[in-house]
Amino acid sequence: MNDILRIAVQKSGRLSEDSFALIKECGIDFQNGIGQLKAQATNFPAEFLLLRDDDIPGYVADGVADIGIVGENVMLEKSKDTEVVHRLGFSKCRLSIAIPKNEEYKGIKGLEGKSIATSYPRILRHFLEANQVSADIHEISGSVEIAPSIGLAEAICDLVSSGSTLFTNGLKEVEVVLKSEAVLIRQKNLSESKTNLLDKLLFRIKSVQNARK
Ligand code: PRT
Ligand code: ZN
Repeated sequence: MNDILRIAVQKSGRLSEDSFALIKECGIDFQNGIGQLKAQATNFPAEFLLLRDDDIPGYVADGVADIGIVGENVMLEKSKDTEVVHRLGFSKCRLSIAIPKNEEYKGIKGLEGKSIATSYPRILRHFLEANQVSADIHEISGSVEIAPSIGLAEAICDLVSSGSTLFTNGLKEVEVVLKSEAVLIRQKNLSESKTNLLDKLLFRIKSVQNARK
């Protein structure tokens, strides 16, 4: 049977440009029409599903897609049944706890009993448990950085890259919970022919990464 590899990629966002660039550098061509949610590769047995990043782990776990490119932060938070095949080295960021900049930080135990706003409740809960701190996790889906200034929470846990968003909102980074980057994830039960295709793709990805060094 002539299998094809279904690859889930973020449609538009911080992962997209580097994901598409990597695919192109792997020598895989496809036509990406505006508004299209699926694109067929023209010179490799692959099809791309263009999705919101949050949906990628679930689609891969359910076998709607075979593999996907997503931030490790999203993969861990969604906690679907997928595994990391390879780290891709782009969209690097950290998931960090931040507090108002004029407050003294008394170490991680100082977070005991505080309210922390985040879009990553699962990862944060694990981190706090591992450090034996009990805090009140307040899940919000966006604009996490304004939570302390509007009195919604005393601290936040959110993604940081340059740090300028924290600075603008009068916050300072005090704990790094996770260092994240884009990862290639796979469904656990791939057929033999799809596994062979994945191996071919992986070989090309590694060659591209070596050539970039
Ligand atoms: O629409 P869709 O759901 O697909 O996209 P999205 O809006 O949920 O995600 P998107 O495109 O913003 O981010 C996709 C992935 O990029 C994230 O899951 C991370 O793995 C990675 N990434 C890398 C980042 C950042 N850097 C980043 N800086 N994601 C978000 N940010 C945000 C952060 O949330 C904060 O608001 O940028 C702000 C902080 O940036 P600095 O530079 O001011 O520190
Ligand atoms: Zn998203």
